[in-house]
Amino acid sequence: MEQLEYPREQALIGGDWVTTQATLDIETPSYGKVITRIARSQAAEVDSAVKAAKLAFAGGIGDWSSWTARRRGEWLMAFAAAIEADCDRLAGLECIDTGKPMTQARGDISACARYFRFYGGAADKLHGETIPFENDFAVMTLREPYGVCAQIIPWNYPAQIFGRCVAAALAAGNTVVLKPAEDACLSVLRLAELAVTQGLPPGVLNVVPGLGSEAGAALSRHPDVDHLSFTGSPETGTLVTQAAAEHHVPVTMELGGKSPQLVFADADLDAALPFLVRGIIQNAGQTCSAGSRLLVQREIADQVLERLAERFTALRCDVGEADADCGPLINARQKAKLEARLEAAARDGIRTLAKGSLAESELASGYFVVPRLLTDIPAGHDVLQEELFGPILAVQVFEDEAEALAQANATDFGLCAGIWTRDGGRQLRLAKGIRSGQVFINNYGAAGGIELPFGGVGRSGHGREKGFEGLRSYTRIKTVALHHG
Ligand code: TXE
Repeated sequence: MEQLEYPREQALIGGDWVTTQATLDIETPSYGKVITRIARSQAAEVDSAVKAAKLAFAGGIGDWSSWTARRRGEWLMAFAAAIEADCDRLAGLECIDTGKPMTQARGDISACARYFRFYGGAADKLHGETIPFENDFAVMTLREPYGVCAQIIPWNYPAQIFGRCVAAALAAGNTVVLKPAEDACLSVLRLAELAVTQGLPPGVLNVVPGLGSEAGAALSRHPDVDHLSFTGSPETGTLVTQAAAEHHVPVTMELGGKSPQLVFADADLDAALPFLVRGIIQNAGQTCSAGSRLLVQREIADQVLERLAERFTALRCDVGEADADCGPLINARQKAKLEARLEAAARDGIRTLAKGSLAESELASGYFVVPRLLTDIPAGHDVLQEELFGPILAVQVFEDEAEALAQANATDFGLCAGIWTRDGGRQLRLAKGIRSGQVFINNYGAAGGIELPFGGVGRSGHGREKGFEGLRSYTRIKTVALHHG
């Protein structure tokens, strides 16, 4: 890791690497130490980036508008291969920047490459329709790119979310201005370097690193943005939506969750248990789709809790490169916020049934919070309502299917849900009844499934990314009605 070469401390605007007046320090959360710096883009840089993207879309620089869908697809697939070839360096950057275990970082880079391959293959398969109308008409719909897509992404999965948003937007023929998170964006900057090397025309992809309140705010209120996708907190999502509404810019909002896993007495527990643990400790619980609530049927509650407690006690936290079960949280602020919530929960009588451990005492400078299993939680308590964004599993017990459904739907969020039961009728009843964007039956997360549409309801946001649906969401329909007499 000490040999790691960091990407440029600059913004990518119109194919040029631009030095900003100020920079921001980047820390590694595993040790709480500054490791490098990134550009601190301001409204002026954001404006130049949007102008460059607009010009590139209109064919003014580079020749993006003349690229056929097939050529775009071929570029995306070649880029996927370039990402895979650079996997060691990209995964090293992701690991040191976010603190996530090395195996997870490698998995994230491979998912990023898969997005480019998937959307590369899909680029020339995006069709409009013909519509039966009056006999003297021929009516068709054209699926057109929006133009300049603004993308504001978070720090928890920088490379994966880059893949998800950028690959889909480019495949559909848009140009992009991306604002990565100030807390972790080194893999994104390296991916941008690779895109330039791979011959992406200037201005097609622009990256403006910086603070949310500066670069992010400037991007979300820019009048020349044609579409905006945001992944982050509901509170910031509201600000971004309000800013985009000033110019009637359509938005996709991916805002996190409080997703339940429901375990019934007839479930295959050997199959379920690893998913119950992994669903909450992956990325130290800093995953929008984390299975952060466990709802378990009364008959098997003692048995499940005993077996889960054993597993939680065995979990170890360590620095990213040690590749343990869990890495640190992203920064001191997130750690302090989570610890305050845990202290409040303890004051309210909530019990920590089991917790993991920290590998070595000298890790005190990293932002670690060990995984915890919480029980005896009063209905409606904060830990059942708010996204804690840490490796904390909150347990509730239910009597029957009706109560399980009521508990599952008792939050404002609605991103994912897991259902563990062998009863086919119950599987479908719950899949229909649960208010969420994704439901997993006898699995959780479908191994990341980049092909599966993803997005929320309620406070989890709206719009869909991933899969073919994600590609469509970067296009808009134009209706052409030809009167041929
Ligand atoms: O998020 P923010 P934060 C949730 C999670 C976490 C909480 C806070 O619960 O504990 O959010 O994290 C940019 N205008 N998620 O503070 O602020 C910012 O620079 C425009 C869930 O990091 O939403 C970053 O690029 N942009 C989640 C992005 O928004 C602004 C992932 C996300 O930051 C801005 C991350 C502004 N005014 C956190 N202010 C998920 N859905 O996976 C900030 N940003």
